[in-house]
Amino acid sequence: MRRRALVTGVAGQDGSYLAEQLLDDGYAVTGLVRPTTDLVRIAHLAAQGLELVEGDLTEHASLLRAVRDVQPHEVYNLGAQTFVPRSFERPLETFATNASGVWNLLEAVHRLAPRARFFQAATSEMFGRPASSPQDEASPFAPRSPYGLAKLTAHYAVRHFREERGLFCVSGIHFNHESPRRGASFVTQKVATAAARIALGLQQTVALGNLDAQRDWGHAADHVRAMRAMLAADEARDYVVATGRGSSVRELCAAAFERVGLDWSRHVVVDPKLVRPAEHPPLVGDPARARAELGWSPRYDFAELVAEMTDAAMAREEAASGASTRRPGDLSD
Ligand code: G4F
Repeated sequence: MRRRALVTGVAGQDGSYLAEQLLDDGYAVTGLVRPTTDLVRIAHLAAQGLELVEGDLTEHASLLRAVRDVQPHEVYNLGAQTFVPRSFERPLETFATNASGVWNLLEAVHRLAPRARFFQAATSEMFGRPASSPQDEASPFAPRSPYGLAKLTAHYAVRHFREERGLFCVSGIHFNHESPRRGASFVTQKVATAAARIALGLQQTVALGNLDAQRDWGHAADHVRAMRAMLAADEARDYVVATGRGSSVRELCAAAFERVGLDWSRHVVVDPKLVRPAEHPPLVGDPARARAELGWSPRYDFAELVAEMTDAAMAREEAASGASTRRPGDLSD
């Protein structure tokens, strides 16, 4: 029988990679979208049979309807307010989607598809300012943003449904994961796009925050494979998903600007308004459990990720500007 998956956040970066992988493997995939959702990342999947239903994590009735109609074998909850600074501006909105919304969906699945397997996208932001690095599944949680707090609430909700209600549900504790489909506000996309635009003569500088901040940047396609492995496992367990390697924003700038033949230090300026509180030690994950128990490991390294994002930004910006300029180093050949 054809397996059915229900995916919230299907139009986001991770949702689009996940839907692609599931469709390639023969799943019937239904994505939950809001009327205002931008479908650009999944437009190419309509031809492959991606179905969409309207719904919202904050509207319980819409989730009950979707779960009842789809009768999924697997549910992936990727829908969320994902930008950390926005969670300070809109904490209650962030809680409504990232905490209550997860409870709403767990309830709906537990009631109407209790044999389904449920994946929740949790995050390294739950570690907040960690006491040591790298972090693994046993590291203490100490969230420092409304975003991290809401995600931690959801993480415990998943644990509750697993331990008290018998649902097969897991949290993937994902460290940063990026791709050419990453939203423009996140630092990797901001830097890749700026490098491309500066190389094309479309702007001169880019303003960033803390250049010493370190993150464990993986590729979204790798992270999505880990999500699927968690639902295919014999036992429902939570896993850290990370590369195990930290890089600084400074290193990110150096790699992206070098890709287009420029010296980053001549174009990057620090805007104190963008600087977040210092993070010591850095957020870097230890994926040993995922490696040992799921057989998962990342296929992309940091350099490949930045190169792919910068090349994609260059192609996009070139097309948008109608520029015929070749980038220094003629990288597109
Ligand atoms: O790209 P970021 O905004 O990602 P952040 O805050 O780490 O969150 C992302 O990853 C989390 C872990 O998976 C997710 F839970 C979350 O939903 C999201 O996907 O910032 C990364 C780092 C930060 O340390 C920030 O201070 O980059 C630093 N940074 C320096 N200058 C900047 C900038 N971040 C942004 N967005 N913009 C800057 O100009």
